[in-house]
Amino acid sequence: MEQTLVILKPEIVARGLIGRILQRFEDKGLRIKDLVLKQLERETVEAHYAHHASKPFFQGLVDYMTSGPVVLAVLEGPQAITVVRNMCGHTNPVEALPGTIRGDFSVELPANAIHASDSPEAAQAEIQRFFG
Ligand code: FUP
Repeated sequence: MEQTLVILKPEIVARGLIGRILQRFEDKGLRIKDLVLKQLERETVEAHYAHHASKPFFQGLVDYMTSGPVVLAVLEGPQAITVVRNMCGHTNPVEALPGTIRGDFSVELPANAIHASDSPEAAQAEIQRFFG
């Protein structure tokens, strides 16, 4: 069993799509192990995206991620990190295929519907950051 962290981004909460996104993970067979609706602090988002701090989109990304409440969830299942990343689709909603969460629910960066941990190391650090 593996655990991963997902963030349903502000537009998903604002548009009333929390249930539909979580339903996909439950339908797939993943278990929700922890769940909270929360307004993130800038410092928390800056730490979460620290590896992008030098990128031109960083400030806009932090602005966006603090523009409204998000849903944080820990999901568990076999190879959950890979399974969830595949369900999310390409980072850029323009490239994300229909059938993926980003492909079906988002149109442009940085509002790409969802974040999901991309490695076991990231999952452990992110679960600790948001739920530790
Ligand atoms: P991902 O792991 O799929 O979230 O992709 P990245 O780590 O590459 O991107 C991190 C965040 O930066 C995502 F929320 C998307 C955002 N981003 C932009 O806003 N503009 C870009 O050009 C690239 C990424």
